[in-house]
Amino acid sequence: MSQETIFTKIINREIPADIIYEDENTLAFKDINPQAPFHVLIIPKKAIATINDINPENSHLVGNLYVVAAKLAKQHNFAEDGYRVVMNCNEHGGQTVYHIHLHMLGGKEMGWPPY
Ligand code: DGP
Repeated sequence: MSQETIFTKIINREIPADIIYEDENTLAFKDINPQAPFHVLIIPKKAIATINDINPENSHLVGNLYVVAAKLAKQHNFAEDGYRVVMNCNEHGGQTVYHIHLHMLGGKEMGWPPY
């Protein structure tokens, strides 16, 4: 069971967001608190609360997030330089919005480890 989050409101255009990509299953929009020159959130339109809720029936929706990430990286010309995608899970993972989202960060060199 998924609860409605702020991202459902963004999908339904009930609150504004800087949407940069949309298709039948997926939406990408700029993060409100960017951590890199390019920081977007790529989400499935169907709400899945956390990584723990991914299963064989909905995994294609998660795969689509990576397809969109690859497309955006090429479009924005940093596919070759590289970028980072990350999905946080629950409290220790730093998740604050319980509708899975792929953070896509680019336009600068990332550090590791990520804390
Ligand atoms: P996480 O901590 O992984 O759950 O990331 C949630 C991200 O969502 C965080 O980087 C900030 C972003 N965010 C939260 N609320 C909004 C919003 O209303 N609009 C946009 N564009 N981003 C939001």
